[in-house]
Amino acid sequence: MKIEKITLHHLSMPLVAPFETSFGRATHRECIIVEVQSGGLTGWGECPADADPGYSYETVGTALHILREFIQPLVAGRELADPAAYRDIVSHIRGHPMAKSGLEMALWDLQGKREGRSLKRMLGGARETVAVGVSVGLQSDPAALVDTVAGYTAGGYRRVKLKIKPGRDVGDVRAVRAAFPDLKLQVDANSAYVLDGGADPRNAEALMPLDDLGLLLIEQPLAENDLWDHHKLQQRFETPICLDESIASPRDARQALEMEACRVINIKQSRVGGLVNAVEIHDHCRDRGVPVWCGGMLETGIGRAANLALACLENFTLPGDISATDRYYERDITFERFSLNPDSTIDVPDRPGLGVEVDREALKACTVG
Ligand code: OSB
Ligand code: MG
Repeated sequence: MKIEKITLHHLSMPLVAPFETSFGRATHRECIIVEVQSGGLTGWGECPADADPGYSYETVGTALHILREFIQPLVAGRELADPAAYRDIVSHIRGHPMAKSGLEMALWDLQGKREGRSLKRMLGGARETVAVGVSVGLQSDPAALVDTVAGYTAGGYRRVKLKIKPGRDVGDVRAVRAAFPDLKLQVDANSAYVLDGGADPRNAEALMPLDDLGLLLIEQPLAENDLWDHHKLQQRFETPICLDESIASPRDARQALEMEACRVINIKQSRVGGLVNAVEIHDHCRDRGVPVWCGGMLETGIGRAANLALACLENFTLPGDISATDRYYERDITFERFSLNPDSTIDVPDRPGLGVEVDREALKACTVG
């Protein structure tokens, strides 16, 4: 496909409710939507880098810089065989996986539209629906958290992830566990703890009681660049440790497993530089018998469609952080809105490419640059 034109849309979208994690509180979600024209077709991609470098060093600012100054000149006007060829062309750009993934997604959408194949089929997925859960942000106190979780379980979510941070961990999780003894429950610390921290309030020792609360997994307790301490922490826990931020490439995934730094991997196609890498990580984990699940970055309908297609692959055996549109946005930028089925699944688009149509008016309404 010949890449004729690339347009970058910088969006800021109001969330239906503030989302608080160990790294901050957000009322809006910023991202970059990538639009690519080729042969009379339009492909769409999403780079979910946020406004601040709280989750990752990438921000909308860095991603715009990398896309405009380095990626765009490499691919504009160029003939590209497929998304794998694109990955090779941008591989010499160090880091910046989210910036790279935004354009890659648009190429998958284009290729699917050209070939009349859905992303799900291009990736080799067979499912029609995907099991999902909901990621619940920090609330004002444990009682408010129990109320919020009750709202989601009443709405049909059968797996809940709780965000934790130092001082707001075991107490919060105990309260939810007491109220929902059988709920599939997991936690995510977003790197807020340290190993063997002595009197440091971030000492991961405080998390030990979580091991008795029947959690599916404990996500990213320690720093992103710290596989070794995750290995040491995993040895103390029966509950599987799952890595999110630490896995930025297929090599990171291989090394984390060889090192026994985790027993589960959260795959986010954006964090690992795109779907080509995401599938490689999936295949490697499958071959080693390590379960994976699809993480989320509060994506719009564009990124959500890609996440659903990816989560159709066979080794995505744990519910994903892919919730219904109404958990995130009142007005999304796709005409399609994703809804939760009574069995806590979401239907996977099966039309060509991502299988969603962009609502240009909605896109314009939240464009800030
Ligand atoms: O750590 O998984 C995370 C959202 C933004 C950045 C990082 C994370 C998250 C979530 C929400 O947990 C996942 C979602 O519902 O999209
Ligand atoms: Mg996470």
